[in-house]
Amino acid sequence: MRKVVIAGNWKMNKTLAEASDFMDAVIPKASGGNTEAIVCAPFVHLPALVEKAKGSNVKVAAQNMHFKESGAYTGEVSPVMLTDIGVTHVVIGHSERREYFAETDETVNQKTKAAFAHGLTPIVCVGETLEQREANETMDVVGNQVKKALAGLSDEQVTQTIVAYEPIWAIGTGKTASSEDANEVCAKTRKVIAEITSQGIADQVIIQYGGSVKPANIDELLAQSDIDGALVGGASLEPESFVQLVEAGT
Ligand code: G2H
Repeated sequence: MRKVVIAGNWKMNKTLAEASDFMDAVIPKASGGNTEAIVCAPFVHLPALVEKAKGSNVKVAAQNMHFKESGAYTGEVSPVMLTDIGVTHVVIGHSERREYFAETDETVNQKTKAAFAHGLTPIVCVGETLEQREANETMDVVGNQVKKALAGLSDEQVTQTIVAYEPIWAIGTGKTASSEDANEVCAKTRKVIAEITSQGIADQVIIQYGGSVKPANIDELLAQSDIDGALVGGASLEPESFVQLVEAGT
């Protein structure tokens, strides 16, 4: 049985004080069980949040990283720096990174490989635009993104990858894919993973849905056969709603 993974993607939000208050409110209530709770925070907050999360069931993730270990890359943060401070997960290829920061399938693949090389669990984001969905290209686009992201990984690494399916038209728009539509893409994504590895491997991969997930729709999303959690933006910012989302998975 796959566990449920609820990851809160704060994006570029919260001061350090707000981030600390959030952790103080959430940690005592995130009991664990079958659900893993992850907070994806801005780089500058990571050391303090890792410290707060020690001994709890909350994991701390970065929202991005460079794929190189070090070097002349002004403004970047390396996987070595993340593991050094105790970060365990990293979001890779979020559509906002692809759209505003020139992230490509190739850099997503390099970063995914770099994550594993340094002991980080990647949360790899994929998803189609509205135009692609309307042109019936969803599975070609998502399948291709998944194949390119996972290229060159070992079977073991594929089983540990968290894939987040986030249709771009549903991000921060209040529009959620129907749970059946979301599940259909997640199930087909699992099929693509089975084609490049094996059914046994694909059955172990955590596939999240993301895009306007909130306490009101989490139950029906998690009730689907191939949705194993959620990557949540807006509704992860308030401790109460994040805790409700985590509790929905337990
Ligand atoms: C999609 C999601 C978080 P939101 O980007 O990754 O954001 O839940 O606000 O749509």
